Amino acid sequence: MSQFALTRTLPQDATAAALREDVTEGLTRWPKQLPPKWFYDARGSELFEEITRLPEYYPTRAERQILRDRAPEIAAAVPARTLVELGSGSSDKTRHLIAALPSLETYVPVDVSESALTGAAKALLAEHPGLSVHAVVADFEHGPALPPVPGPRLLAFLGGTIGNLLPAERAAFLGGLRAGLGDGDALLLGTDLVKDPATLVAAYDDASGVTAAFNKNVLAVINRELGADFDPAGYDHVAVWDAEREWIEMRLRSRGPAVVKIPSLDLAVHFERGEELRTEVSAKFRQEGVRRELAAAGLTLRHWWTDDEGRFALSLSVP
Ligand code: AVJ
Repeated sequence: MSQFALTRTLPQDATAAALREDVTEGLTRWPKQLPPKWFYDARGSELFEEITRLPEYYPTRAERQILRDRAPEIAAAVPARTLVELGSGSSDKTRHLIAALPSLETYVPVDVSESALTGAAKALLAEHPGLSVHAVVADFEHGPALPPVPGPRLLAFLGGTIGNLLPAERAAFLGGLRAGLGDGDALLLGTDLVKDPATLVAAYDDASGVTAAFNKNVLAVINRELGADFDPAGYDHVAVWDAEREWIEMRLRSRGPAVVKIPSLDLAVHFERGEELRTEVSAKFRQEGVRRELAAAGLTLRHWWTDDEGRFALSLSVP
């Protein structure tokens, strides 16, 4: 029979402490920066779901197409009893995978957003009455304490979210994933691919302004959680392609000089007119780079699948 369990690995006060530290550190350095994980409160998760439906934002559709077309091949390569998904969000695309894995017993979605996890679990359990869902509220980056799960295990990290990590962070992260995998297990990794800059920039600067609202939502999170007085209207959404490092940067550009007070941190943050705060890096990949980074972590690339237009890739690698 279907069942649902939820584990919070992060005590509420640990999350609060991490936000305080990231904001203190990120807003007192130059250039200013914040980690992208703070976008995703309930509102931010909603806005991201809206982004995935935008005409300009191709990665979700491209990855869904690959999952739909290749799920049988993935299932044949890894007859998984357990599917662990890091940064699972709404688990929407994962449906295709779950439906294709006949030996699957347990799905372990891991996400920072508890609201996204409970919503996703509800929908999945309705569709798969025999499935156990053990949701874990955790920050995927910091080696979430996963429940002990039977192998073979398929570890999925989809959406291209690995691109939110800087190269050194990616190396540490992949090494940590590798350490948790044994014989018969596999990693299914989604990576957005390098393509023409106009397509990339449009995906992060859509005409209807949803991505701008998503970007500014981090200011609302800091206002609410830390009592700051950011005026979101005082910032412009900026998306730039860094051709050298092959990543998109999202930034918030202060329209005028500003002083933001964050009383709970005893901080006053000064912005010059035009000063930019980096809120996200979203790296884009090539097959050789993915292969190299996986190999450096002790993983061997076994399959590489792209959508029809070659915009996005799913790779399957093994220890
Ligand atoms: C959820 C991290 C894959 O980097 O494309 C979407 C987040 N940021 N639009 C991405 C995002 C701006 C997204 N990931």
